[in-house]
Amino acid sequence: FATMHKRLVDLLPETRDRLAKIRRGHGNKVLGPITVEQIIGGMRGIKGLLTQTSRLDAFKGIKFRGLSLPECQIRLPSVRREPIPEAMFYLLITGEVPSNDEAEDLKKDIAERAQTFPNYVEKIVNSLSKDLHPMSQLSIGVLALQNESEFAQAIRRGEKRGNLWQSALEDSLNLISRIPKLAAMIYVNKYRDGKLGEIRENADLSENFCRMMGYHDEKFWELMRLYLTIHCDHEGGNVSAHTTHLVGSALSDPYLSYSAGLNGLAGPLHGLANQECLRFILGMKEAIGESPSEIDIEKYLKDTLAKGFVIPGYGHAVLRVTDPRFVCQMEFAQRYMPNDVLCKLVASLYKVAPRVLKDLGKVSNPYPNVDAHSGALLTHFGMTEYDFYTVLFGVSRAIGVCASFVWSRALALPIIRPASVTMENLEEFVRKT
Ligand code: NMX
Ligand code: MLT
Repeated sequence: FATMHKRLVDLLPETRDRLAKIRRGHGNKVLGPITVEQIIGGMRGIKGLLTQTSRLDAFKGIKFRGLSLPECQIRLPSVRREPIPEAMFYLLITGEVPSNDEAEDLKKDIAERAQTFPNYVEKIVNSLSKDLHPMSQLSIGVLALQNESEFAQAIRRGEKRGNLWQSALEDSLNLISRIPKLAAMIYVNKYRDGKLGEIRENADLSENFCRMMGYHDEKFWELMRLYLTIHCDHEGGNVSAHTTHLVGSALSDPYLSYSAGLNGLAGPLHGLANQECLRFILGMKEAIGESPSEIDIEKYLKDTLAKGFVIPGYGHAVLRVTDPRFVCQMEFAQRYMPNDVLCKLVASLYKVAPRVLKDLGKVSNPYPNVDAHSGALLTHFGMTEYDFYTVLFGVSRAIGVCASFVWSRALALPIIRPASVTMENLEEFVRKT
């Protein structure tokens, strides 16, 4: 990782200077009002976080350091068609597209670090009940790895705040390298014979992750590459990134912070929606068959809504169009598995669900999000264990939140402590206005 580290060292003074200038010259400028609705309604639209790695546009979707998903697919070093996760981390950290050599350097470093997995963490993970949800196992595993934190040691020895990004980067690289093995251990323990596949020194993170879980089809590695790229970052306000950033602002190390982020990712309105989505598609197939009519689908959706359930994989707090991450997955399905039954059901649902959700009159975004497609693709390659799916999301999201963590420490951002109001405060405000 020497080249990425050097680039970061070069970028630091100028980036710190840019922020200092904004703060000094414009610190008291007003960016926007805050409405009472925003306070009650989950702070939608309030710009209150500084996140360098990516930015979400309601109509265009995510841009990673200014690059859209299709641009990342074209420009980042890749194997077959999809970018390698290491190249994405390089981009998020430096803001620059790595050369093949730079990506290769990072890939080797990550593969090497993956070989050194602490024994005591293996024992802890192996001792967990198979009934425990894979996301709880993942969060416990990341917490157990915290014993390795160089960041925590740097804090203990009183390292200057401005230097903490160095140990944050070390921890981040270790976390990103080891989280696939942790996830694979959870997978083989819960669903297979407990034996991990071997990893290769010259393989990328995606291939090694799949090998450890026992998947040897190159197309599955490619799907995993796509998966790890599209889920890695979604600006700063989503629950997992926001939580990691919040906990990190207390100078908790990357392991403590990301374990907390994972607990948010495990919620059904956030990352768990991917498992719920496949469960929903399978339920629909069971109830109305493999190739239902649009009328059948509409009725099934309306019945689901009438029972008080949401349609998983649809809607978004920020996006107001079909998620480009859904589109990438649909293209993958059309390219490699045009006749897959579940992928066809996902496509049929896409024709009907937006109309049904629009008719409810209250849904801000009736279009599919990232979670609406992933389960059908994974199932095609034999990964049918849907309660594991959010773990894959977690492996990917580590890439984005760790890159942000490094920058938050590099820019010495302070502890996050917004103010809250009581209902009495709001009533008083309302009376006066
Ligand atoms: N199915 C049914 N109702 C919905 C849906 C949906 N897919 N999406 C929104 N609504 C409802 C929502 O429950 C709320 O109802 P009420 O006022 O009765 O509480 C109303 O529409 C307004 O909510 P929105 O402003 O549209 O959505 P919000 O920004 O609050 O929440 C989500 C965004 C993503 C939480 C919401 O759309 C949802 O619950 N979707 C289904 C779960 C899902 O797919 N989550 C994954 C998000 C992506 N990720 O990976 O994290
Ligand atoms: C994400 O990827 O984090 C989800 O789309 C949720 C969000 O952005 O709020």
